[in-house]
Amino acid sequence: MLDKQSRVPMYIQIEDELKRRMEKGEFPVGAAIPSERELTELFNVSRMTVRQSITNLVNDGLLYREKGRGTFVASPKVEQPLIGMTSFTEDMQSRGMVPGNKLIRFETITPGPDIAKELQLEDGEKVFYVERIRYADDKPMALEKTYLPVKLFPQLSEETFTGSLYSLIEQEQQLKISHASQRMEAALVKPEEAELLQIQVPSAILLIERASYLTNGQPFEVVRSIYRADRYKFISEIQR
Ligand code: 16G
Repeated sequence: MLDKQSRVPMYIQIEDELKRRMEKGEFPVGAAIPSERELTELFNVSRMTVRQSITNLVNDGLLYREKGRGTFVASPKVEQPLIGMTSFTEDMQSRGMVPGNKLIRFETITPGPDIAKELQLEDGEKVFYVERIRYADDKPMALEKTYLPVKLFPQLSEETFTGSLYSLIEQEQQLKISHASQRMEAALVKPEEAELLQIQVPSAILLIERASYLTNGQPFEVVRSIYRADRYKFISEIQR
């Protein structure tokens, strides 16, 4: 099964073999993979080598460990194209997943200078500050911190903000969403966010900041989205 003469290191060969078995369905999503001891015997390598392969697959998001229970096959990451200005609800529905929302905070605040500038607010103008956990099939995917100018959404309240923000804007308020500018960077999750996203500290996250505009050029939201790096992969087609 493994080629000991090969220049490809053993731990990589083991990773490849485990990936092949996952692809073939021998280790389906959610199933436990054999223990370190069993894999050591199966591949006839040291425990260190097996551990290195597993750690790499865990870091790549293909496997996950549960303390005291074992190591399991993870669901494939959501592949999110970086084109088109879609909403979280649309993104999950287009994949046949059920989107969910949990409102953590809903407050009226005077924003800091950065947010005020991005939203082109006058001095002292207020925004709604909303924190939501976004779910797909009941699994936490992202944490979203959204700033919305109060003057644009005077009727918005904790009670009315239950589903999709974009459908509320487009269907209920009949406003036309046009475009957004986005920045993405890698970061480490903060402890309070880790708890909401049900991940451990430290864990990698993908941080996306979006400023979005209506067709008349008016900015209507600034959003900081914290995506679980083990659940998300952003993809784009590029041309030369
Ligand atoms: C996405 C957007 C966010 C928007 C939200 C609306 C990114 C990085 N962010 O999460 O800016 O507010 O969708 O979703 O894609 P909703 O209509 O489901 O509330």
